[in-house]
Amino acid sequence: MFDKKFLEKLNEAKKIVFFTGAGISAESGIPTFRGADGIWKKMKPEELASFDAFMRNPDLVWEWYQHRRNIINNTKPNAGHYAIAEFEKYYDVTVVTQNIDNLHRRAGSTKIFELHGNIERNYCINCRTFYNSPELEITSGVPKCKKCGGLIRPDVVWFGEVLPQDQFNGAEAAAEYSDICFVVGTSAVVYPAAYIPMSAKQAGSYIVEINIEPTELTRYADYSIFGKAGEVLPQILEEVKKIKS
Ligand code: BJW
Ligand code: ZN
Repeated sequence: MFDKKFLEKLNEAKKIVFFTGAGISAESGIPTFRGADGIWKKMKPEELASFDAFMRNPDLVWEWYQHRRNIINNTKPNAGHYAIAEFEKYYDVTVVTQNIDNLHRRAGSTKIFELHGNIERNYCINCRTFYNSPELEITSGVPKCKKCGGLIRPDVVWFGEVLPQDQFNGAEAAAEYSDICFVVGTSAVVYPAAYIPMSAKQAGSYIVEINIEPTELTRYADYSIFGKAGEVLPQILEEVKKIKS
């Protein structure tokens, strides 16, 4: 069912990177950003996912993140997340995710770089005191810092903001040392995150894309598998089990 060259690569590989985007969590019921069912069909990203948007209307932006926290808290990792976690039995695995939803960690993956932050964490825009989401009192609008009264924002990366340097550097190093880089459920249009699979490719890694449709990355991929991540990843894991038995 899978390409012979790909199966050979799975046999030889030691280090594997999974570079993931919103599509891997779609089967858990978390909407993606772009595409037919994407949340940005209804709302413009610059109206919600930027610091300017937050300062213009902090309550609106906070409510939007509260809404997404509720979805995330009421969902579970899916077969795709669990398959990636199980790859650790067979390879040195690094997960590089653009997602803020914590589902890789909840599925059991241990080495994770989060390029766009994590919705569980929040911080005061004045004094940078950190708050975990459950610690915050439920307020109707944006909560205020207990120390200085400043506005509290989610610890996520908005447009025009710099990515956490340690996470990006760790991700880039893992990509460059990888034997296979799986690119799963991302449109690969948001930079600098989308440089990660390109760095892997330039360093000689074998790029395998898993997506329900072609993307910006398809022409650079060594192998593209079109299908749902929650179905394709467990099938690949089954091949790995055969190879390693
Ligand atoms: C399935 C599936 C299933 C569905 N199975 N697949 C050129 C070069 C460099 C930068 C830029 C540039 N042009 C513009 C920029 C700036 C900008 C950018 O990249 N813009 C582009 C959109 C044009 N980048 C930035 O602003 C970044 N910062 C920056 O550049 O700083 C520089 C700087 C320098 C000096 C001073 C200051 C700054 C920051 C980007 C931050 C992005 N943040 C967001 C929001 C995070 C918080 C939140 O979640 O609310 O991150 S935007 C949003 O997009 C989110 C995602 O992580 C990110 C990527 O989206 P993703 O994951 O790819 O999702 P989708 O929806 O696009 O795709 C889903 C895919 O899944 C689809 O392909 C489906 O087909 C597929 N799928 N179901 C498998 N079951
Ligand atoms: Zn403060």
